[in-house]
Amino acid sequence: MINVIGLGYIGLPTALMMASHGVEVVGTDYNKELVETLNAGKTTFEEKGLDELFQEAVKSGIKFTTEYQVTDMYIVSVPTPYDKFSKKIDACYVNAAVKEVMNVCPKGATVVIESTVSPGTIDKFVRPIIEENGFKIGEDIHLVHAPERIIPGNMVYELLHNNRTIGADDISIGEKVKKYYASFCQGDIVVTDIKTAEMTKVVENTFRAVNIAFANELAKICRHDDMDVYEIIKICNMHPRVNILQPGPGVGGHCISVDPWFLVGDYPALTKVIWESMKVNDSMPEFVLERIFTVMKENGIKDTSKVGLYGITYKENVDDFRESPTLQLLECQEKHLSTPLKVYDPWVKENIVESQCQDFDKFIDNSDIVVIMVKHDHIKDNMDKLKNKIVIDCCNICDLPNVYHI
Ligand code: SAJ
Repeated sequence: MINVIGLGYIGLPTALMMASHGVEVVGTDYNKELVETLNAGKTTFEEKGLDELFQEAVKSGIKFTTEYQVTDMYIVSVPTPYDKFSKKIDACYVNAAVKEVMNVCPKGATVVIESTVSPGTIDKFVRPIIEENGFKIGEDIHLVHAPERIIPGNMVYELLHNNRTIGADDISIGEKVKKYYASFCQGDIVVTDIKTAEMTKVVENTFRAVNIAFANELAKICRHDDMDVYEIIKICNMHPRVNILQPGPGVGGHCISVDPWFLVGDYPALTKVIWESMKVNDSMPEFVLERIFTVMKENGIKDTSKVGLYGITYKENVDDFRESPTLQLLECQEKHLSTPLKVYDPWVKENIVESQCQDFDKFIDNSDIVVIMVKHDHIKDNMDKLKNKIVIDCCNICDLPNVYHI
């Protein structure tokens, strides 16, 4: 039996996937409300295919509880934020989860850390906790790192199809854990050592952050000198060895806007490119705000209550708004303006900011300027409603005449 610890964006789909592929799974989370919701037969976030997977897993006997289980394999999938001051990883949730596991696990158990961690985190924090509990690593407890790679919005597909990495001290233990993941994963699964696995995961997200920053920097250059960044990227990408990503209003989520900071925190003297890239991405919401002011001025609009931000989530077609560019923009706007900009998001049903509208038509009616912050399918299907509006399109999805870009 596998005890999956942490039933959030990664732990839940992983637990469901294993359960629906014949593995006996118990999911544990310290959040009582979340466990009650799952036990009432409901999922806790929206994701394509998740509800169906949930039903299959329930049929296969998955259980949810707040209790840690006595078993021979644990998968720890809890958040790993960073310390905003030092930029280093804050491993408090991983540490707490491993301590709880140590209270119940028998000798011979395997502890798999799935949470994203910076290279050396397992050596620095996890190993001492295991040893303090009187276990000998490699004999009494086996340690593995199996970082995930799934993208919100396409998690179920990617869980099935992506290649994976497993890091272990002992290759035979890595191979044993690989079998569990291979129960559902159709991709290649590479077995390596723990520190390499830790580093690969952080490097993958850093690669994307740096490349997004490059696109964002191009957007700034092009805005400064009145060039069309999208046309330029489109043409450059016709070169066989060039593949530039898309500029946007900023970078959100709990991965790409966080993980690269781990490297900056641990290797400040060696991470100039990464550091500057993170700063460029972080500067984008304010860049959009400045753009809004310019467009207001050009169109003689003085009243900020006539500006509406479309989209609160960190990207399209998900309900996750952690670190979202819109929230970053609102925070930055508070410093400049007293009247908050109106916001609307079809995916965010509860009001998370004061100026949030829940009615799309009212939001549109009350906005002279609509700023597209997120390219949800919903706005693509409602382009006709923007016909008589001034649109600031941060996502390059709108081809109406009255459109400004970032
Ligand atoms: N973004 C841009 N321009 C682009 C692409 C993305 O501005 O061209 C923005 C998005 O709008 C969003 C942010 O970047 O705000 C991040 O979105 P994303 O779709 O690039 O990635 P995440 O954070 O949802 O998921 C990433 C993925 N990592 C990589 O692609 C290397 C995913 O595979 C990881 O599993 C996930 O992080 C994670 O959990 O670490």
